[in-house]
Amino acid sequence: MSYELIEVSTQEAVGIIRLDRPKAYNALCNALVAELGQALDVFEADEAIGAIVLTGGEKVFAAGADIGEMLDREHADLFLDDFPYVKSHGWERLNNCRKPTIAAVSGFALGGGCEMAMACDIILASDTAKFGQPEVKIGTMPGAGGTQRLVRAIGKAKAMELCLTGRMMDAEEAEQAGLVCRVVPVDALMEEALTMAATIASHSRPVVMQIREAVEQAFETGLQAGLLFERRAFQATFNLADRKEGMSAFAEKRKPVFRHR
Ligand code: CO8
Repeated sequence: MSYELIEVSTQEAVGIIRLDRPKAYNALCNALVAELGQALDVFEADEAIGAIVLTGGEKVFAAGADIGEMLDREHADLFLDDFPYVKSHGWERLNNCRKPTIAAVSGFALGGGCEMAMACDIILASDTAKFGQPEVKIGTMPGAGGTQRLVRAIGKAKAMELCLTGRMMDAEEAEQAGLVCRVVPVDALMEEALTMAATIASHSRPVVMQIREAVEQAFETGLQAGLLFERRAFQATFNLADRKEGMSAFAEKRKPVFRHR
């Protein structure tokens, strides 16, 4: 598979996707998002891949949807395409990715760029990262999760302020608010993201996938239904040879060897 607007690589069990359209600040044109969808298809189908890192450049993760591409479009165009979903496929692919995704964010993550980071399971930020939903400043609004995921991540007051003013928040504020799991020096961002992804990928794949689905349930359902989902998923891990191996290895004081079954 060849890509023009993203760079795709692997490091052992980790799939790496780098948004690579630097002249346009990684603006998320349809072609780029389509390539993202293709790369995710490949990694999802590859049994050897256990986690995915999505990153951009040092100065910019992504500055949002491509404003030039949207400039002359009418409501009917977007409605018929169900933009930004159906035609570009990549957004749905990212939203529905079953393998854990880590957004490693350096520099600007704005508009659709912030939404893309939030569509990942974990955001790891460099100390230069800046997050915001500045759509209001160009006469539109977030359209790929900004008014929904940001509220769930940082609460109504701050999300409302960011969406209504278009103000950016820096990495430190984003960590305090709960949007990012950790802030690391910019030079260490990829190393930290890859270490985190490799750690996740070293665990039993079906267990990891069940954990992320259970955590996702916390956003989708009430507490009692969520606790039931979790309990049933926990019980289901006892069907796995990996569960037996993990507990046996602990008891025998050795490292487990997971076979992802
Ligand atoms: N779209 C297209 N081109 C862009 C974008 C963008 N979103 N952002 C930056 N660029 C381009 C600029 O046009 C410029 O190109 P050129 O050199 O050819 O003139 C180049 O990138 C560098 O930009 P600046 O000169 O402006 O660089 P600065 O360092 O001065 O500023 C900023 C950097 C602050 C990031 C600034 O570029 C900016 O404010 N960009 C726009 C941010 C924005 O408004 N984003 C929201 C877009 S709307 C959106 O995301 C809707 C989401 C809903 C659906 C998601 C679908 C994908």
